[in-house]
Parts: sequence; C-alpha cells; structure tokens
Amino acid sequence: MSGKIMLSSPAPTGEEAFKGGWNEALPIGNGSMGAMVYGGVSREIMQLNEDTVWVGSGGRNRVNPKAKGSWRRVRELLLEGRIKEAEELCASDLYAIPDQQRYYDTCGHVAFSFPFGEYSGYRRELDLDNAVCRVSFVSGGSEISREYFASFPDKVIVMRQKSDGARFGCKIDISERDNPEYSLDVGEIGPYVTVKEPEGGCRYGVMLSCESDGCVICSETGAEVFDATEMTVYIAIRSDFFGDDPIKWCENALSAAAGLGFDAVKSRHVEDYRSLYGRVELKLDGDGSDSLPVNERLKTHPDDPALAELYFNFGRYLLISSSRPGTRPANLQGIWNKDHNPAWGSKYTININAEMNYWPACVCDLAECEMPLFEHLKTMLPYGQKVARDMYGLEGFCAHHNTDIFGDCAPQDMWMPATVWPMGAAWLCTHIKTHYEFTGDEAFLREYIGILKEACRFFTGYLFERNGRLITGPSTSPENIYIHPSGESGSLCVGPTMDSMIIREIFESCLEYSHLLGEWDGLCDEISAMLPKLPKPTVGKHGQIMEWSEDYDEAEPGHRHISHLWGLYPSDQLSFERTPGLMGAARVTLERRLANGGGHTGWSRAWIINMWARLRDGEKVGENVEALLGRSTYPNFFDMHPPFQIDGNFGGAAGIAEAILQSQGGVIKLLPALPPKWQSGKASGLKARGGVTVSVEWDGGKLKKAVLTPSTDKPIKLENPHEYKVFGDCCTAKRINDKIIEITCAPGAKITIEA
Ligand code: FUC
Repeated sequence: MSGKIMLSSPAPTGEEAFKGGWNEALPIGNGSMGAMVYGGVSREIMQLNEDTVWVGSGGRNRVNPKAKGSWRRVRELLLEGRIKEAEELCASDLYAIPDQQRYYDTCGHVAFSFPFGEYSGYRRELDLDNAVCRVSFVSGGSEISREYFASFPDKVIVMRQKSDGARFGCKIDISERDNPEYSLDVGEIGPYVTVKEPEGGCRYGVMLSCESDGCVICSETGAEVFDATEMTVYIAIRSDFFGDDPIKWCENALSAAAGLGFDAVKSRHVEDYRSLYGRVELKLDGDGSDSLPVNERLKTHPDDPALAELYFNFGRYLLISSSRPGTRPANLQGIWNKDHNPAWGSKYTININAEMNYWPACVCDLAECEMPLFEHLKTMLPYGQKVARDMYGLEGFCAHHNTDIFGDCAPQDMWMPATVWPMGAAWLCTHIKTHYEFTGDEAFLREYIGILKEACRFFTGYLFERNGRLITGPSTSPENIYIHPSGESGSLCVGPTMDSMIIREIFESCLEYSHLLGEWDGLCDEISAMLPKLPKPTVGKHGQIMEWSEDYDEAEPGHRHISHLWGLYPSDQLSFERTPGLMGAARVTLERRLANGGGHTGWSRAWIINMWARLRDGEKVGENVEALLGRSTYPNFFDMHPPFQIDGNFGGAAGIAEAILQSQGGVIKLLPALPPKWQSGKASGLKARGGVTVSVEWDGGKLKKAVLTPSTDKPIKLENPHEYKVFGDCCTAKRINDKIIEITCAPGAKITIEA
C-alpha cells in the first residue's frame, strides 16, 4: 500500500488561511473530531471541528400551520395548469416558519508559533495507509518532523514535533477566536476554551495538554514550550450534546492519552484505522507521475490511473475519518468546516448529497461506517411523523430535502425548486435495502423495517390517482425547472419521475422484507395493491427518460441534478437486466445533460461516473473521472462544488469501484466499465451484494483472474459471457442463461475465475 497525498509547500497560514488557503490544508479525523493541518513552518494552524457543534437547539416545530389546509389546493392548481398560483400558495402556506434548519459550526483553531526562519526540503503528506499526516523540513541545519493524527480509540487529536538537532521553542495559542461568547481558562491538564454556541446551541470545550523534553508553561491562552527537541500536543473537543460535562470529558480523554504516551496512542490508532482501511486494496497502474506533488498531478496528469486510485483511497480514508459507529453522519463537509455559517449550513441535504456520502460504504467493506446514517433515521423518525401529521394531516414518516443534527424534517429554505419535496425520508430508507443486500444482516433489517414501513405509510395517504396512475404532488424534480405548454415555467409539479422510482423502491423492499421477516401486515396489503399503479419510466420526445409526468422541456437542460436517472444509479430499476429497452433512453438522457453543461459541480460529476458505469461505458467513466480530478478537485484532494463539499469525494470513490465491480440485481459483474486507460491493475477485498468478497486482477484491459469468497452458502450469480474458467473446492457452477452462471459452494471457500 502506498496511498499518499503529497504536497511540497505549506498551506497559507496568514490572511488566506480561512479563505482559499483552507483547501490546501490536509484533513484528519476520528469520526467526530476533525482537524485541518496546514503544515506551516513558523506559524502552524490546526483548524478544529467536532461533529455535534451546531448553532441552535432542537425540538422546534417549524411546520407552517396553514400547510395542512392548503397543500391539496396546491395540488389542484397544479393539475389545472395554474403553476404560478400553485407556487404562490405553496410559498405562503407550505414553506416552514422559520424557513431554516440548524447549522454546523467550526470549533476555531489552535495556532503554533515556532522560531524557524529559512527552511528547505519541505514535504507535507497525508499517509492514507496509516491515517497519519506528516510535515518535514530542514531549518538551521536541523531536520524538523511532525506527525498528526486523530485517534478513534483514544478520542484525541495528536500533534508531535521532533528536531534531530537544535532545540526549539513554541507558543501554542488557543485564544485566536471570533466567537461572541467564550472563555479561556487553564486547569490541571492544560489550557482550555469553552464556547457557547448562539441561538441556544451547545456549549463545547477545546482543551489541550502538552508534553515535552523541554519546559512547558501553560497559561489561559495556551502553552509555551522552551528548549525542546520533542513536543507532543493532545487536543480533545467535546460538546454537551450528550449531556456530559465537556471539560470533564476532555480532561479524562487527555489524561488517558498522556498516560498511554505518544507511541502507544499512535499504534492503537494505526491498528484501529487499518482494521477498516486495510480490508480493501486497489492498484491502478499509473503513468509514473506519482512522485509529483498532488496539486501538480491534478493539473498536469488528471488522466493518470494512479491518481484515480488515490482518489478512491482518499474516499475510503474520509469515510473512516468522518463516520464511525456512534458519531453523527458525515455532513456536507464530512466533519471539516472552517466557517461559522458554512455553505448550505454544512448540514444534511437529502435530495442527493447525504445519500451520496454513503455510496462507497458497502462496496468498500465499510458497512459499519454507514451506521450513523441509520442512527440518524431514528432521530428523524418522530420529527418526520409529526411533519406528516401537522403538515399533511397524514400518517407515516415524511422528510423534505434537508435535515439537521436534531432530525428536523420540515421544509428548508424558501426556494421553489427544492423546498417542498416530501421524499427525503424515503430516499434515505432505500439505504436500508442496499445495506441489507450487501451485509445480509437480518438483525439490522429487523431493527429498521419499522422505519421503512413508516416511510411507506406516508405515501399510502399522500399518493393520488390520476389517469389510473398513483403519483405525488406537490413535489419537484430536484432542483430543476420545466417549461409548461402554456409558456409558464415552474418547478412545483405532480408526479416527477424520481418520486415514483423512489416509492417503487421502498414499496418493493418493504414487501420483500416483511415477507422475509414474517412481518406482513395490513400496510403490506395496501401497498401491494398500490404498486401496479405506480408509473413506470417513459421515453420522451428527445428519446430521453422523461423527467416529469408530462414531456416538458427543461429550463436548464444541463442541470446538475439528474433525478430521473435515479433508477439507473443508485437504484437498478433501469438496468440491462430489468429494462433493456430503456437503456438507450437512459444514455440519451445523460448525453443531453452533458451536452448542455451538466456535471459542473463535483457531486454531479461523481453521479455521472456511476451512471456511465451502470451503462457499461468505460470510456465515459474514464473521461468523467478525469474531469472530476482535473476540474473539480482542490489541491488537498477535497471535492469542489465549489466550495468544498465532500459528496463528490464519496460519489467519485463509489464510481471508481463501480467501474471494477457491480452487483446490483444480485448478479456479480467483473470489470463492467473499465476505462481504457486503466490498462492493468488489481483490486482486492471489495464487497458484492450477498456478502461476497471479490478480488480481481486484469491486464491489457481484460480480466486475468478473480477470486470470489462467499460468506454464506447461498448460490452466487456471476455474469460470465466470456466462458471464464471457474474452479474451487467443492463448488459447482451451472449456467442459467447465456450470460449468467450460478455457483454454489461453502461459506469461506475460494472460487477462482480465470480468463
Ligand atoms: C443541492 C444541490 C446543490 C448543493 C446543495 C448542498 O441542493 O443542488 O448543488 O450541493 O445541495
């Protein structure tokens, strides 16, 4: 393994530090605590975050009291083609009051001043194999080296600096703050700052302790180190979100870490991290440019397969570092945010972004990292049931296009193309299906089927019949605008294609799993009767999959959302197996979006990669991976919306996996969409649905060898149009059709496939 994000200069720590310079700093995180490491020589900055530090409190009911009496009228106006009036009524009666959910905040930063002047041989790297960031340079004839990491087992962020020669001094400052309400203090362990977040938000503490072979003097504003060749700083951050005292908690974490000492804390961290990261390996043979700093590689070699490999590994690194059992789900920026009021509140946008964060989880064998998303569904459920009742007068679980740490499900913003879209809970619930398909974890399914049912229940009341079809409305096709035949344009509509696809997905999985778990009930009877009336995707005048229930033109044909291809990815409702006749239309849809400027945000590009992979077009996968790297990636490898948004990192990683392995529909497909430039390479430890571990090796763009290791004795379906040789201990293979073979063997057995 050798995944390294390498840079040859520090990120700017002056004026630019909290502007563009931040996109050059490198992220470390333990799921909840995070830091951005600038690697400054004489002034170093670590910008800090903790995932429960949000502005404002929970428990609000923002539902517009007029909504219950008006939403059906909005629907009628839409059906009468009176779009403007419908949108006006929606704006006055359906938008929530206040219109904003809570938002994520930064925990400020800690600054270090060192007496280093001239320096040479500078290097900064994020070692993805060990989750350690390193900085080194030579100053005054001594080599200065630093290591930084965030430990999940020991709940601290650590920074250590060593000099191999001259002694150094350092001032550590925690007082550079612009929070309105904070206080500085020093306790037995070290200095700390406590901050009260505005609008009834949490109270949190940041505390540090410092060890050195020199002398350390702590004060309220930080610490001063004299005459050292080595210093170690431990940082703990905690809010009162969980009800405990942040300062006590920090003291405990810091004294436990200091008790263990740097070496033990580091080896426990590396062991913990590698137990997740080390499950998968990807090697894409590159063009030899990997000795260059990544910012140069991004500019000059965006098509280097080795850079795509790094992007994939960085995605896994980010997921492990921002989402672990017991933490909050990764938000729009994972956990890394420098702003007091970040773009889109750095909360959870659930009309694509939060879901995309979890696309790589299962295939990369990081299913446990997805648990925070499911835990969050539990937080949302009571709120979403109240929204269903208070806003729509209906039963069930309903959320709109955003949620926050408190699980708020009421509409967000006052923006017609996005705000009133009652599908957020439903989309999130489709992850229950995917997670179960990969893990086969029945206990998980039992735990979450109730939530899935509540999401379905909402639609038993909300769907309405028109021309024999059951459709949604008022809703939107996120976040696009259509042109009505009357010439009016609008975004509020009835029956957008994506809604029907999402509802089909949760209805079908609810029925399947209710049957499996013996939990069939009246709701299942009801939705089985409704299912045949859900509209199927239709082809429109351009040969495209229609985005709306009528064949409207789009105001922005290159829109970043490609919602009507939801069935292509993440779902497989549009697939060569299920709907071969519609795959051409899916292709036209994507081509049209791209021809009109689509893919201009990082996440949109990432989605497009996954869709091309499902369309089995390796060339397009390659082109779009190259575009993601070359046009939508910051020097620190963060995804660029702009600004930074982490969804593209995760979606891109998922797309790279999707080029190598697919398993939708329960059929394993090896190298289904390999970009032509990825001539040779290998992947191991990837997971296919059904809990099968897959390793694959290829050369000249062709499969050489693959090994499948099932975790159960259920038969494995493998696409094998090429008559690959299949052998393994006690395993039997039989052909089911001209493309697919079925292999049966014992759990843990190795099935070898050779070209
Ligand atoms: C959706 C997208 C935007 C942005 C925001 C956070 O609304 O359309 O591009 O990513 O979420």
